[in-house]
Parts: sequence; C-alpha cells; structure tokens
Amino acid sequence: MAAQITLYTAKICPYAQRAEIALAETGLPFKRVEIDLKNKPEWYPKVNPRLQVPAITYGGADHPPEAPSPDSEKIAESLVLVDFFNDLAPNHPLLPTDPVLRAKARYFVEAVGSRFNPAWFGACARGESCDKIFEAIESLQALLPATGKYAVGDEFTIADVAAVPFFARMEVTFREDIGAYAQGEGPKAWKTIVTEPRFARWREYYANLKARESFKKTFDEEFVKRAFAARFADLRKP
Ligand SMILES: N[C@@H](CCC(=O)N[C@@H](CS)C(=O)NCC(=O)O)C(=O)O
Repeated sequence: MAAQITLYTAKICPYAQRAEIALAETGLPFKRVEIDLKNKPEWYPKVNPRLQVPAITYGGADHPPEAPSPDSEKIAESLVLVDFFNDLAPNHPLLPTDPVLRAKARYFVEAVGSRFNPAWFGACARGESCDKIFEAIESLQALLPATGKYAVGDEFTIADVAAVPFFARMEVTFREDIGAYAQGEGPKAWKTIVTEPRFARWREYYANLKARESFKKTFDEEFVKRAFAARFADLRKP
C-alpha cells in the first residue's frame, strides 16, 4: 500500500496550489487539510515549524490533522513537493526524460519565481505599477516554444505547475481591481494583456493551462477573489 500523504494547504495560496496540481497530475492518494492562514492552529508548528503552506506528512501511521504521526516525514516548500510527488509517481509524468527539456522546464520555473511573481506581488501588495507585469509576461513568453501547448512542448511539466497558480491569481486580482496599486490600474493592465497582439502567444499558453483538469479542480475562483479582496482591502492609499 502507498505511504500516506496528508497535505496541509490553503485555497488562497498559489504555492499550495502547485502541490495540489502535482498531486492531481500524479494521481497519488492524499488527505487534504485546509489551513486558515489568518488563524493558524496552535498545533501547526508540529507539521511545519516555518508555519507555511504547503506542507505534508509522509508515511507513518494514518493520523488526524492535528497529531502528525511521529514516524512520518515532514516535508514543505512547493517546488520541493512538486518534485517529490513526481519522484513518487510511476513514470514521473511531470518531467520529460530529455535532459535539454528538463533544463528548460527548470529554467522556466526559475523565471516564474524571479520575474513574474515579484511583478504581480509588487503591484498587489506594495502598490507598484501594474505595468511591470508586461515585461514579466514578455520574458516568459520569449521562453515558450513556437508551437506546443505548454512551457516546453506538448507535455505538461513542473514549469506549468509552477506558473499557472500565479497567472490565475494575477488575472483575478487585476481584472477585479484588487490590490494596493492605484484604483483602476488592475483592469486597465488586464485589458492590455488580453487585447494587445504582443501577448498573443502567452494568452494561448495560459488558455491551455486553464483548460487542464488538474488546474480546474484545484482553483476556486470565487474563494480566491473574496480572500484577496479581504487581504488587500486596507492597502490601497486613498
Ligand atoms: N517558498 C514557499 C512559500 C510558501 C508561502 O509563502 N506560503 C504562504 C501562503 S501563500 C504562507 O504559508 N504564509 C504563512 C502565513 O501567511 O503566515 C513555498 O514555495 O512553498
């Protein structure tokens, strides 16, 4: 029997959604525990002393969420978990076998973290200009193959797992004008992204990502919208 996996996660969190997508893609059985990030349970340090989601317990006896089995492994960090689930799964579906494609997938993951995420989060949480997202999207777009559904071709890989939770939260926050940036800037930036020809290849890629079952079943758009509206409500300067 497969070792037990208990996933501690939060619907609002893009990092946690990476872990959930990887679980959906690999088909590994797991138990899902939603953590309220605004009111974390007092037992959560037993799961992850850094107090972040996503995190898992792996192996050991089945246990209730609040009492992880002492003989289970405790593992955290979204990209570590994506790799871990891929390693556990037969055929390792989230990484191609070709070394060049593996390198490209990893490079794309790095680019999402160093270029896209700071541009989105800078606008929403720190009130920086939404326009910084344009350069970020163009830099990712430049990495895409000329054809192919996903970041490194027709195979869905760790690159796509890493990216889509952030793309989707950017869409929701900008489209709905949720964030610390100046009022009206979000929808304006979103309109630019969905209409300008220079983003056409990225739009095609993002549409393919959104159509993926593993994304659809792990993304609760209404919940994410409400949660970000509450989280960023007080940040916009009058
Ligand atoms: N580097 C971590 C980042 C995870 C992270 O920042 N998670 C946030 C939620 S999106 C969290 O748990 N924050 C703790 C808190 O809000 O107190 C990863 O990739 O898993």
